[in-house]
Amino acid sequence: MKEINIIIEKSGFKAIEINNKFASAKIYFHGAHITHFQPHGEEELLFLSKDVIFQGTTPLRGGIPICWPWFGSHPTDNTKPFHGFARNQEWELVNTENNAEEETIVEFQLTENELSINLFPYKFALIAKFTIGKALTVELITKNRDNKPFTIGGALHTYFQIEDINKISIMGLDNVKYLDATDDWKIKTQKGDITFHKLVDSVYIDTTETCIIKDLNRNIEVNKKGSSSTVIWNPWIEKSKGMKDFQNNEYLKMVCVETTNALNDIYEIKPNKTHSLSAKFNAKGLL
Ligand code: TA6
Repeated sequence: MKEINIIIEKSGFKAIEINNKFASAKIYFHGAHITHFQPHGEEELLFLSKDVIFQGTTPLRGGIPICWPWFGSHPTDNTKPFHGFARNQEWELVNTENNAEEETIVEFQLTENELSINLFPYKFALIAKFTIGKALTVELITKNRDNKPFTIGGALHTYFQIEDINKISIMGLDNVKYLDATDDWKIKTQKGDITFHKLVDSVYIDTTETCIIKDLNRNIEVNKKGSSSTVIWNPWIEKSKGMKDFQNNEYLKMVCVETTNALNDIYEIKPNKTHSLSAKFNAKGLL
């Protein structure tokens, strides 16, 4: 059985499907956007909305959107695309291989183009490297190919599939300061595990901690490098109603634990230098 297949769906979107000894996965060329990762014999790791829109420059609602070269609104010009432009562009598949552990490596690349140059006037190479094994590792490598420095932010904006938002908790951010986007960006301190009873949109700062999502039948570990901020988001009831690519009750079945370079956690990259942002996702059944 071929481990790797390139498919073109009726929407016209192109994707690479991987099915190796460990897991199956699917990554769209649009945004180098992974939407599925499922270790054999286990639950799907990633949430994807049933109303996801496969069209033009609309980012896919779910999986792991790649937010780059900024997270959230552009720092000085909010007419620029929210969460940057990388997730709305077609990437190039540049490598597929197996490593010594027989994990499948898939690499996509995005470089400057006529659209990006108006939004981010620099030459760059952005590599999204996926390692498909028992765990999923995603690495976003930014290389400055220009002759002047530039500053970037970004995120692996991961949507996790869960059983019930009312019954999960997230460990790892106890006593960490966060800015609460639902309360005028007030600075607060996390007390204990995070639980969900309303809209949550929190940017945790100065933290390199591993987070653990305690779902009903499994723990999902989010281990990160190159990031000292973590965003936790659930749109809850009202925001869910306002999203055309998201069903009203889907907030119950997802939570975002985002590996970010957000707010002041940004990087100045000098010519020919790189920055790597990465996360490793491990789901451990409790049964
Ligand atoms: O996850 C943090 C956040 O910035 C939220 O405020 C919400 O806007 C979310 O990202 C989704 O953004 P999107 O542009 O993908 O709809």
